[in-house]
Amino acid sequence: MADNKQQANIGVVGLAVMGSNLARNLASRDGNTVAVYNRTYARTQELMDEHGDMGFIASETIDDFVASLSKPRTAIIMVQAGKGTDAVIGQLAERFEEGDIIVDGGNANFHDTIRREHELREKGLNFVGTGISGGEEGALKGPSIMPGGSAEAWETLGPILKSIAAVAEGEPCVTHIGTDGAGHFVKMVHNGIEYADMQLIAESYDLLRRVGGHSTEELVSIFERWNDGDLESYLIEITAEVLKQKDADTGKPLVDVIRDEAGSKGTGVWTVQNAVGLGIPVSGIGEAVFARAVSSKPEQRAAVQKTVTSRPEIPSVPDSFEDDVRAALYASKVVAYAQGFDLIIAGAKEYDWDINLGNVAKIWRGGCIIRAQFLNRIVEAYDKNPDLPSLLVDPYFAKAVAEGEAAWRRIVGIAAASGIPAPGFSSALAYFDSLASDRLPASLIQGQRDFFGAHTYGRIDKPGTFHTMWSEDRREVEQEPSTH
Ligand code: NBP
Repeated sequence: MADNKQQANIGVVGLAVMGSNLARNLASRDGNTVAVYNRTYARTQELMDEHGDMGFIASETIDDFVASLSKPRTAIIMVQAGKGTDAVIGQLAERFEEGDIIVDGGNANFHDTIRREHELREKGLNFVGTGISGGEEGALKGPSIMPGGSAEAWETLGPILKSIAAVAEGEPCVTHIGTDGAGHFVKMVHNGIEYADMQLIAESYDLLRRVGGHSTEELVSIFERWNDGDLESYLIEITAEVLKQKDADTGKPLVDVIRDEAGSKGTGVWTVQNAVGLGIPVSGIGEAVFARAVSSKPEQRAAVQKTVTSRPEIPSVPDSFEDDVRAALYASKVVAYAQGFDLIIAGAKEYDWDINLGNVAKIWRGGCIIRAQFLNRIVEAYDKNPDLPSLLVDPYFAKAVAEGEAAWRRIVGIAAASGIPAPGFSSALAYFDSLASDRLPASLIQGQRDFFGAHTYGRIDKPGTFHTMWSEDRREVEQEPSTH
């Protein structure tokens, strides 16, 4: 039962692993008193039994929880995304008053967040869809936080979120991303980039192992070395940790006994679906999502393996192989981030968000899964030119890609010759080459489209829209400009 005399400045609803860790993080910061509530009271009881000394105000009912919050009431929901979130929003919205703030810290689809924000705004309530990255450890010790919602809500919420966020280069990893669904959109892109980054690291591992002939022990050293340079990142660091792990039963490296079927929870798919809708090529993320899908079809893989009886010989590789793989990884990673930021730009335009790209890169430097040294370079790139047409145009990245280009091409060639799938590396290179080519075969595609569907085309030598009378005398006619 809540003690109504004591009031909390912030509440958490949903005390499974993420919510209870976030509540503990909040309670550990000066000035916060944290109200907690969970549908099933046993979870609340568990938190109180283990961490009751942190000054939580625990409630058994939603009414008591709401009564325990000072105004403007501010509650962070950390429940299962989808129906669970809608149920809790409904309960809070019935009880909250004008100016109060409901924060959804779950992994919501940003379209849901836009809908919820609009519905709650009509009731005078603030709704803040907030991306939170960093897993359970991040929630406890300091995540990267990506809030959307109104500027008014940010005024109250900002200081609280700054108090619990990770800190990178002396700055808290949280910024007001933009209105309504902007925070969850940027969190979605973050997860998409995470997919791409993990795929590229996995391809590096596979090439070093199968073509380079490195043992798992040697691979640990390679990834540890890489983590000392410009690839320094959480994902490279944990790659070395995973490779180090021995299986207790067999004594083999754990990675060799884990089934090679990658799972996913759906944010990668959302990223690709939305990118396709917005016309933004996020091939690095797409290939990563598809690679997981291919891996998870054991029966199909087995059927093809039975049919394909001979595999290419592994060619001998240059002494520079390890460095070449590192360069290919770096260049492909630049492409993945360039594509991810392109998607944020397109989303901001489509949904009318004012998103500062440099600030997004800044808050990804700590707390989140894609945290990396590399993000400092992206911050600098957008500081220098907020209107960069692509990250690939920034002088630092352009030089880095140019320096690694020959190695990148060697690695894609070696992968193809060896029969080792490297969809991330090769699609990144194809994307780079597409942008770098002065002429693309899209002209032929336009000709084909005009041939079968009279879809028209533009000419390189004069303005206007043209159609060739393919089934008649093949005269070219200029189309009247459309009136609508
Ligand atoms: P889960 O996603 O496993 O959800 C469990 C929580 O949801 C419990 O508190 C449960 O209450 C509550 N809940 C459900 Br299920 N349906 C409910 C309903 N209809 N009404 C009220 N409460 C309901 O918890 P989690 O793993 O801690 O994740 C919480 C959120 O954070 C999710 O959106 C998840 O996607 C996100 N997440 C983020 C990260 C990250 O790195 N950012 C990692 C993991 C999760 P009960 O105890 O009564 O069943």
